[in-house]
Amino acid sequence: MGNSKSGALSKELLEDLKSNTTYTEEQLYAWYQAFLKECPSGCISREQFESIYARFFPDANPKAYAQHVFRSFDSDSNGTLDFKEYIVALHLTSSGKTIEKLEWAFSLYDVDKNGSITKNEINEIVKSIFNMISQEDQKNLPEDENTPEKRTEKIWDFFGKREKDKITEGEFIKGVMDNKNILRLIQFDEPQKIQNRMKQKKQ
Ligand SMILES: [Ca+2]
Ligand SMILES: [Ca+2]
Repeated sequence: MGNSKSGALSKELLEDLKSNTTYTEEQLYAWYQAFLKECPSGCISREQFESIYARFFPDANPKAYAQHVFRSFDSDSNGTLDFKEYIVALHLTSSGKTIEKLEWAFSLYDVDKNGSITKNEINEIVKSIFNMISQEDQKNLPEDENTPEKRTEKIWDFFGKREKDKITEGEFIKGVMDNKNILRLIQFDEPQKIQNRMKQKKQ
């Protein structure tokens, strides 16, 4: 069917992606060529995905975070990212609407994909985020959020949850929209700072 290695992009997929993203046909074709160049097999394996992260964050340990991100993009859970999943991910992280980004953030934190987030799941993602922050940068974090446990505690408190409670998708999105502090705590903006620093060092 359409998705052969010869570089053809099926019409159905093209129409599907055009209606689900803001990309034009030309852009989608260009992305597809770039995608095939990087991944001639037509899909990205978890290992390949991890190695992309490793390339971007040579001084950190991005493996766990990369695995979580991979899971959140692998919508059919088959262990690879096909072109559609790749484009949806790209669109979401670069030009998606806030609400779509928050839906994605929810799926990132919902590790077991059961539709709600436990405190343990928050802790697991926060831990993987901490692995990507250099020791030096961790020293500059505020006292009450400078370990994964403390940060998890703080997020959990912001949501007004007790130990065994769960957060639904609706609560998650509303909480983050209502409270900029939650957004800051669940997000992962530190690598940008690290990258900037590395660039400065090179000069
Ligand atoms: Ca997949
Ligand atoms: Ca869950």
